[in-house]
Amino acid sequence: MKILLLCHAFNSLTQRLFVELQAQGHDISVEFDINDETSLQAVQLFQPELIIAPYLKRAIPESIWKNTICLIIHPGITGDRGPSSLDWAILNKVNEWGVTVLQANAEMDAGDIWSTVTFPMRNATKASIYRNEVTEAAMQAVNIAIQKHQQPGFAPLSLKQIETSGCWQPLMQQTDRHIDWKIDDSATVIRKIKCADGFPGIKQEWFDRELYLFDAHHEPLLHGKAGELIGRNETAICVATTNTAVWIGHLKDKQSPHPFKLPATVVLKDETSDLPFIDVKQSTAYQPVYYHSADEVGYLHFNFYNGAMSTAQCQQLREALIQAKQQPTKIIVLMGGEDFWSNGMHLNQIEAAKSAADESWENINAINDLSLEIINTGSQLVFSAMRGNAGAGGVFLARAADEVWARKGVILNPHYKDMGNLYGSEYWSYLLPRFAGDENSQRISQSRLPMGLTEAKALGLVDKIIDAPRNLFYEAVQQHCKKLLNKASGNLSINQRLDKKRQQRTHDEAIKPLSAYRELELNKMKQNFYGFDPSYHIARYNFVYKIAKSRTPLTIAKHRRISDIVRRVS
Ligand code: COA
Ligand code: THG
Repeated sequence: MKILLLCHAFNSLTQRLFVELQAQGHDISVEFDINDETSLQAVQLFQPELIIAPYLKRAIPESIWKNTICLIIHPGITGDRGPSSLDWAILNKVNEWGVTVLQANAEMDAGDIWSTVTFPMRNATKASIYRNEVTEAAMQAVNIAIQKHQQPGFAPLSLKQIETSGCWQPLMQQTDRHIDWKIDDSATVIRKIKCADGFPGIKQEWFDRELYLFDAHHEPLLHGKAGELIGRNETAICVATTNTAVWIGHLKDKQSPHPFKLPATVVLKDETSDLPFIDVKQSTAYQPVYYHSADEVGYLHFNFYNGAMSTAQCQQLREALIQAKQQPTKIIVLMGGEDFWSNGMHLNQIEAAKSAADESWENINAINDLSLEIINTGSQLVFSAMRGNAGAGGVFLARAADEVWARKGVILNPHYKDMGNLYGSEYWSYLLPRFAGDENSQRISQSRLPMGLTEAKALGLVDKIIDAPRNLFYEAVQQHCKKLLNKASGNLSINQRLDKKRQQRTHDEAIKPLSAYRELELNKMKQNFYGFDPSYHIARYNFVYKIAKSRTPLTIAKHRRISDIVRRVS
């Protein structure tokens, strides 16, 4: 079927639909909702049988929905309507929520219902619920809707014919989620921040500055006067509540020279320098880098906000890996974070640095040092286990391990093309030919599209697809490790595999040392950072400042490619 995805941006949900619907054999094209005329032009060029709107903020004009069925993916249960569905579901502590596919008409979200898929709510941020539960449910709901569309005589039910508790809910205001530090306990503070995280954050006046709060974690062991800052660590600040305390990891100060999300201790550097330093290792609740081991397997978690890895975080993670390598284990699993495995260098911190070029250089070197530490692990087998998506350098960092395992539904963006055509590093020029072969390396590095796991596995970027729901992912990884340790699968024992791995490394190093790959990659990166062509700096600025695209890239807007237009006309 010919399906046009009409969306505000090519976000993770849209990418998932794009990849999976295409894999099902549908003819998919994408148009960004820039203005009514452009959208109408896209419909005229592509002539889709169906329009799906996975992430849309504006009304679809009548000139479009009158002539083509437009299915809106709404992150709410049947009958729920409005722009803040998930925000309300989190703030109101609902136990179950859902995704509804409804047909666009003149009244926002009030059209006929095609399908609904529900899910149990989890204590998580809005962005995390969106990237996980909403995305899974939306995929299922869209598949059901497409099946119904192909059934002759199918007619969706109007909202009036359905009994439901869902109703119109207005745009949530700051006053609806304002934190009253004198009254709210930690759970309430955290819930309010979570319902506004990733966007828009909770407005908070501190030090005569208007700040927005993100990335909240409970601190059960500390106490103080409610609302007062009582401590800090490298990146986060700790605030006392009426019962315990909360860590705030990220802040945004819209009036500052860097009006985007940054670590709290960067935004409030001067204001928090005198606060007592609290070693988070003493806290059980909040540790972005966390190691534990069980049954000869070490698990290294790195739950960095948005999967972005700053220079200091790369160094911290490398230290943790060095420690992990000294433990008496046979396997180290690099678990990444809850929502992302890794998205590479920390573009926001680079943008805020005195010299963006210098900070880019530091950051890429720190990632490379980490990648090198992974590659040079002779004492254990190393597996990257992706619970969530990975992008750019994060994908190649994962490939530094002996195997990459990924949870079904994960989407990879294994390219640097969207960041001003960065050459990229992380030893990709060694890793890709080694794991994917020369031809596939070319395909991977030339592509600029998101990739599903079937393709990633065929190309050699991923070795194992783990079919487990998100909450059972860790158990599934544990099971796979257990099997390997028991030699129940594969022909070689772990010790034989370790021998082979060390031999291979020695052999590869003799042919061309890793330092040579690094030097070549970094020479190119130096040009990207310090050279004449400013593409990287412009692309990074646009990314960090979230500058809306003024047109849809031709890679996804296939209806705008000349060859496709010629093919259609002839
Ligand atoms: N360095 C720094 N930051 C990075 C990064 C890197 N290397 N890689 C990714 N990021 C950041 C992005 O800037 C983005 O930041 P944000 O938290 O300010 O949004 C974040 O990581 C996620 O990246 P993105 O590509 O936007 O992911 P996404 O598509 O998974 O999620 C949404 C974003 C859609 C959840 C968010 O925009 C949102 O809350 N929207 C409202 C959702 C909603 O309710 N829609 C329904 C309306 S009908
Ligand atoms: N029919 C048509 N077009 C649509 C929908 C529809 N476009 C997408 C839309 N559904 C998705 N749902 C909504 C519902 C309400 C609002 C936006 C998207 C909304 N927006 C506020 C406004 O326009 O004033 C602004 C909100 C904000 O700033 O985020 O109320 O069913 N044809």
